[in-house]
Amino acid sequence: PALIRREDYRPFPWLVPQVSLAFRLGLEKTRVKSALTVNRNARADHSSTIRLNGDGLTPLEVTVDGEAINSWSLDGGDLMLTLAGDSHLIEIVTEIDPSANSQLMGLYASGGMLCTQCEAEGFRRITFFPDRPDVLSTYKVRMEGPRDAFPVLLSNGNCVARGEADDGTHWADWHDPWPKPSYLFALVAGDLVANRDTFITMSGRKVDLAIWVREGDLERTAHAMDSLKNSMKWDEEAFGREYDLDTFNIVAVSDFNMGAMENKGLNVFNTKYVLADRETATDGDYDAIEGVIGHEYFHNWSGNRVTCRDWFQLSLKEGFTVLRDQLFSADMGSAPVKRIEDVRILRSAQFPEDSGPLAHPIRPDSYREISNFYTATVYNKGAEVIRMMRTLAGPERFREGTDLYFERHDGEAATCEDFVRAIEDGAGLDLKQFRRWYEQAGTPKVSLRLEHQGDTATLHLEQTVPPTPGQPDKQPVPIPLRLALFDRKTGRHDGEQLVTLTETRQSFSFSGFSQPPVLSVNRGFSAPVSIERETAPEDLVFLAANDDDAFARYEAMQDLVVGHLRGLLSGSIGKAERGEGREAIGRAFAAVLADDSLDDLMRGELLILPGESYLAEQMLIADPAAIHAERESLKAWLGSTLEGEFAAVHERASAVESGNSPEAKGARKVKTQALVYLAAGAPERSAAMAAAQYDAADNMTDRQGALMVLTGLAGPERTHKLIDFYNRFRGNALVVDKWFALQSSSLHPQVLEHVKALAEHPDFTLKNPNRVRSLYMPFTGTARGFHAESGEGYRMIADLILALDPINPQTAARFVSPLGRWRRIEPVRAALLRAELERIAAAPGLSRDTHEQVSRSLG
Ligand code: DPP
Ligand code: ZN
Repeated sequence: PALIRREDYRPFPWLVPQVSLAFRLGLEKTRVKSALTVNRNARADHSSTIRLNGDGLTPLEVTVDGEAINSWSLDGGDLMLTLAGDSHLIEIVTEIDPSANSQLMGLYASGGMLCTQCEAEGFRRITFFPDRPDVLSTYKVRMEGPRDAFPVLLSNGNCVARGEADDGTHWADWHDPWPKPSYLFALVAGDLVANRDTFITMSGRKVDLAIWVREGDLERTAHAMDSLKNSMKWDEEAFGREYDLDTFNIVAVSDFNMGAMENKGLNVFNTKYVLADRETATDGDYDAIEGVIGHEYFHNWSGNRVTCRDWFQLSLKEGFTVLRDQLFSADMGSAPVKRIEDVRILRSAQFPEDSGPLAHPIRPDSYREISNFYTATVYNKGAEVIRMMRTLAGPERFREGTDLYFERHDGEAATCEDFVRAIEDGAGLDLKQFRRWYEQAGTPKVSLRLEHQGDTATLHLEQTVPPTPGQPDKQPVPIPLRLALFDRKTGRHDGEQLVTLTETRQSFSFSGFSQPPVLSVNRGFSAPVSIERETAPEDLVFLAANDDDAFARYEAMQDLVVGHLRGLLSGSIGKAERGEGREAIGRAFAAVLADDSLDDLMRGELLILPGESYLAEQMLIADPAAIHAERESLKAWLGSTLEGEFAAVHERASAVESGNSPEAKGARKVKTQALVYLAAGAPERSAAMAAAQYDAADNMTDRQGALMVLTGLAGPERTHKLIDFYNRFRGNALVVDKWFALQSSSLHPQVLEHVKALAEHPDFTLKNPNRVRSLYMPFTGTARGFHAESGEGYRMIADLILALDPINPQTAARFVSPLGRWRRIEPVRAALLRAELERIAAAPGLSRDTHEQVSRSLG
């Protein structure tokens, strides 16, 4: 497959101002008639041929200006036509079989309904079209189909007419007045019911809102509707963005490759990010729904009104929209906790990507299959990069920058460069050097040393951006670091400062310190870098207890544990000194457990141990088994040393009345956490506690938490509660997904055998992406399962990729990256991983998606 390069971008030679689509809908046969008005693009090189992308289509009829023509040809899947003049009407008929579309790209059937997914290149599976984001058209859509099978007919924009025919069919006409690229097209036809509401915009316009689901799911849509209304209001207040159509529809679909999709006026969602009630969804699920509803809604401006010129600019809409959804969630709940969660995701998903074979800049330079670039780098690091601009400018001036961006580029397909320039002009910043964040991959490392002399503290900083595939040499980037220097006597500081490291090496001096201060740095995670420093454990204990920046407090706890475990694993701390390190960690934990000034949501964050993948990142060459064993042993030590304290927290939290308040949510969080430590320290006693929590639960958070602990333990409670859980929720796909995921992520020594058995369970299917992900994604994080010394875990994932690739290549390719970590893993496992990658690479007929990821991983 061809390599597509950013520098090869050329505007399309033709404009397509208007598109009419007529669908005759059927699950097995849908007929599509398209009519495209095309005009020569005066701003592009002229070509008398027009290339209309197609994927797996055969043109049944082609006419130009009303005349049938035979002079078309196919190039790959694309339809090539020769056009004599400057302006034409092209009409094409195609026929597709949605029921055979297991890739879930284009028009497909899901549980008796029809729906679409067009981003990035799915529209070409529906009809021939210049399927690229810089071709913007207004769409008129006629949908026609059997009334009983498809009582509800939805597309983008506004419904302008509908009617019935005598033959049991009906039809609807939808017009979307806003020009859009083909990736934002959507239609849905099915037997659905709606939760309806309205929203009055800031200029007083009424918008009809509807969330469409299957009949039995209606009562689980309230939270999604609240989240939608909150999003609409928030975007008006925080970014001055008003909604621009009379209706806004959301449809929940159970077979979906991604989380959700921002199609203009008709968002299509994975059911996972719509449906929730207390009995079936956890607090985490509620937060995720709010975040994703916000994310897709915010795309209406950052993505739809201003779209991307080409797919290399994906972070233009995704990085910015992730930042917007993060700020929204922070305003809706606890801002410090949200920030910590966002950083945890970045570190566990993006840092490994940035240090592995799939590393790429947030604006990639080339790809073979664009679906492979919907990554944590483009999304989450992209958000961090824009967040740094906001930190440098301050929120008010940043807002002036985004206002200018929306004003300048409304109705256009823009680039990341356009965005940076708008922020520069609107916020009054110089971002010349800053652009390197768009160009270079790799997580910058900042080493620092604090020197003290007389009354001056001097901070020596040094940055390196590591080499990544195709980028051996890097330039320094500007790194904004928020910092504070604490007086260790008073426990206070004289105000936070922002310093920006722009050179490879730089020093900053601070006077007025008669003794060495305690440094709190990269507060709020002001830059997406990793900080290397030697800090005395007592300073970390001090910051963990005293820092007034919540993130920095969390960071001090993490550093304390990372330093300890890394020292033990690398041998720089002898086993004899293990006790000393543990004592320091134990003191910090005890202080967190006892600190009355902390709310439980924040306490819960401080009690989370750094994850195994983040720990592996800290090591040049990681031994997953050793990391797991050392981390579990620390957990067990904490559980038994602080048994009384954890038991007291569990008891206190269990007495908090359940409900939706932050207090109740915090109580649920620390309750299960206490259980996790107790289970590590005293497995037998805590199995009974977990079973009791399970039985007493009136909500999914408590129930899932208890079951999570039990799945890691041996004993009869494990079996009993797993059976109970399945019987209680069978038939509810999202909860059955949890049941699979709990077992495949468990600490149980036989996790591998469990996953193997679950793959044979009647509820398991390769056809549903949620189910596939719930069984196999958590498994790739298990030291004893995935990283089993026999190599059986690696083989299992490689077998999955080979079996799934012909069905759903996009989802299959997502499983390659866990295998691609071989260069950073000890030699025995590295060889096993490589062998599996080679086995996949040698398989005939591999999809472009999987082929690209496997060859980059072997690279
Ligand atoms: N554009 C979608 C989203 O991130 C993913 N295809 O919202
Ligand atoms: Zn998005």
